[in-house]
Amino acid sequence: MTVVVALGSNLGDRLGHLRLGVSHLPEVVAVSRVYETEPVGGPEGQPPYLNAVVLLADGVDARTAFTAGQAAERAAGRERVLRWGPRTLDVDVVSADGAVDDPDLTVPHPRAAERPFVLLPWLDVEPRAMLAGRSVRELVAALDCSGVRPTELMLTGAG
Ligand code: A4P
Ligand code: MG
Repeated sequence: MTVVVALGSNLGDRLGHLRLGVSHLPEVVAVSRVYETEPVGGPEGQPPYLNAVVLLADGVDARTAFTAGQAAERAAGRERVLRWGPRTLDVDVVSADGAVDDPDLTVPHPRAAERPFVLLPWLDVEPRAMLAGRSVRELVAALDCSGVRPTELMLTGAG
């Protein structure tokens, strides 16, 4: 089963928080570029996000990825104050091959198809990605992606 995980941060050391997220996830096989993105929803005036997407190896299940993501959010000191409000780290399971039957987890993520800050980084790591039977490339073509810009920041390796 291939699991796709999206990470986002718009508080504090944003890049450090994304790296913390990647370091908690099991068997990461591909990491997207880091994008700087305008906030969608939530309170007026919240700071811009950094967003990225990673792919996990075949055989990792969605529940395992979710649990690891929640641990990473706690390690980043995530506080839940406002819906869609600013956060140190958000880790969402975007998609997984096969059925996911879990009360805490809706997969595919219900809002992924309308979110260029998820879909564009996903295409970096999986150019032929499909989401609920639709091509991610085609979904992206129908969206306004002007608020989502790739950066030179690196999630893995030196620096
Ligand atoms: N949950 C259910 N399904 C999933 C899933 N597939 N992955 C449950 C992860 N969690 C899932 O999430 C609330 C509950 O959703 C979890 O306890 C889990 O059991 P949360 O992390 O507490 O809250 P949230 O992330 O604010 O909620 P939600 O609805 O996932 O938020 P969204 O829709 O992801 O929006 N703008 C930019 N530019 N970049 C962003 O990253 N993120 C959001 C969050 C809004 N605007 C943004 C960004
Ligand atoms: Mg979340």
